[in-house]
Amino acid sequence: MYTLLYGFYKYVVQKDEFCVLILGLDNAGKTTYLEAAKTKLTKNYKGIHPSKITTTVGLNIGKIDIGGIRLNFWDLGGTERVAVFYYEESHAIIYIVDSSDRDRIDESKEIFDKMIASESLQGIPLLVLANKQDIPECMGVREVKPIFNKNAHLIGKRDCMVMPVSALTGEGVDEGIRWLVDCIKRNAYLRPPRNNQES
Ligand SMILES: Nc1nc2c(ncn2[C@@H]2O[C@H](COP(=O)(O)OP(=O)(O)OP(=O)(O)O)[C@@H](O)[C@H]2O)c(=O)[nH]1
Ligand SMILES: [Mg+2]
Repeated sequence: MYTLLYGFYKYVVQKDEFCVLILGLDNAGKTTYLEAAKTKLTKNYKGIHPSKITTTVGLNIGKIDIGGIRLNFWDLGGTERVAVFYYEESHAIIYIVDSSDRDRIDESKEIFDKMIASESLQGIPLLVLANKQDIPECMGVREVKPIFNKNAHLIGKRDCMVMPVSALTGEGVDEGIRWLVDCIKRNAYLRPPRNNQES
């Protein structure tokens, strides 16, 4: 009886959990973006002021409950070389580009290409964010998109979207997460939620 009730309780209360890996060069705005997403999508969460965010050493984690599921975010410091160890466990990737930094766009694209070529990320939804759209001289999404779509054969058969965003003002932040939630749910047959994997 206890098992039955516990099973029912778990069925009602427990949310399917998915992991989203946030990648991009150092200074791209990954941590600022995660804070903006948590602030926009979590009731009563005030968030850390952007000016208080410092460069990430190691891993910063965050969670958002949305659309009946739980998203666990892994925000790695841009210089961390350990990202590959998270690939197998990730259900989606958010790749953040600093649209105001033309000098480092090629470097960012190189890292991106290496990442999407990885076998363990095949078929995983990919959201590319052209961040810092609030900066007047930045590259717009029309400029960033063709750069990151160049190697379409590597992107392969997966949901992929390039969106403009400003992590600082919050503009476009929730639209991206909502798009990703739909993709993750659709893709769950290929990469099931964490808590359901053993069954
Ligand atoms: N103007 C503007 N600045 C931004 C935006 N997003 C982030 N920044 C700034 O960019 C700098 C780096 O932001 P972080 O969020 O620390 O970047 P990160 O990618 O987490 O960097 P690492 O942790 O070093 O990998 C900070 O000064 C932020 O305030 C944005 O949308 N617009
Ligand atoms: Mg950071």
